Amino acid sequence: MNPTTRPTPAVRPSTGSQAQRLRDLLRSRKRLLVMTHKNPDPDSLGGALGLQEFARLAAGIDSRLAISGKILRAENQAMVRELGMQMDRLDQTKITDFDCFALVDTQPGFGHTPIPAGIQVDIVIDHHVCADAKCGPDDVPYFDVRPDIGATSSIVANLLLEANLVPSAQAATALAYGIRTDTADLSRNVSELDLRAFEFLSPRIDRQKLAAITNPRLPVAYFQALKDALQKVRLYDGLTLCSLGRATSAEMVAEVADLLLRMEGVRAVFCGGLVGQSYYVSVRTEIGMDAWSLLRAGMEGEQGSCGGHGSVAGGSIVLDSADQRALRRLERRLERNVLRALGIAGGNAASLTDRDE
Ligand SMILES: [Mn+2]
Repeated sequence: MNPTTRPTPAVRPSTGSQAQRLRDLLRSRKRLLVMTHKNPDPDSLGGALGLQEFARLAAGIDSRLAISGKILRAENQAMVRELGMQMDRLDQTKITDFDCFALVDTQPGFGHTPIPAGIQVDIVIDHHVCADAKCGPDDVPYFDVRPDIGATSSIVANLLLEANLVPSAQAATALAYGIRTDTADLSRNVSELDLRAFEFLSPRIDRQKLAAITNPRLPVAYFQALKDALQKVRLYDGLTLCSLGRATSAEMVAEVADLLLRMEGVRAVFCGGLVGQSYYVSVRTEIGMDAWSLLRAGMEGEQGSCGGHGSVAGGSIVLDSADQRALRRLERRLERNVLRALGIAGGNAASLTDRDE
């Protein structure tokens, strides 16, 4: 970014005062429950661990992390294992044991974030924009949503930095890995705050553990799923579509989308797959294109939820019936919408096998 052409940032309370506000709120409470979206990704896990660290160091309060879904991706499982992250199941958590509730990397009302009844969220730290957002700064005592930042982990790391707190190697490694995954190694959706956060964490990272998290062993099923996915790729001019049909997990859909964006000449990837009754969609675009707009255009007319930031977006659509015909019809509707949004004529997609021949 050229500093001479950068517009003056919008006026907002300084990060220092945000760290102070968060600290004051936490000091008025006894026990914090940190929640993420259903199947947490590294940025939400890193942000959650970082917030627990902030609560411990800034306010001396105890906290737990609870999730409602599963840790799915091999890298994410390695992150939990290597860093010894402790987490509880949200449905087995006794809510009355806590007097403070935080959501990290997501917001109340988002489709992938079920919140148990009776919970009033006190802290929201996130960087997503989403049409489903049901609350704002007036509804939540500490509401810190910054869509211009590449990773929630960066926001949390900066709160530690502004409060002059030194995170443990465990928290620093988790935060740094969260930043790396959401910004594709500081190459996409990256702001100055992300860079500052990474620099702050850098000397405190456990590099051996970070390497073990980044390149874990992958199950054979992963390669089988990848082979199936690649057979379903449809190549248009600058756009790659891939509907996996039934997929092993929402994470697999996202991984395939990430991988396909690396193909030469591809400007946007629209990838989907059915898991249970939910059809998950991941959109990736080259820098400068808005992934969320493309996802919204693709999902137009569908009952679902979606969110995103910069060149990354994701969503899900719940199907009434998950039979093959309903799935095919949905895939065709999505494809038609996406092609229309990008002004691409339909009907002449190539497959990867075509290109081989
Ligand atoms: Mn994130």
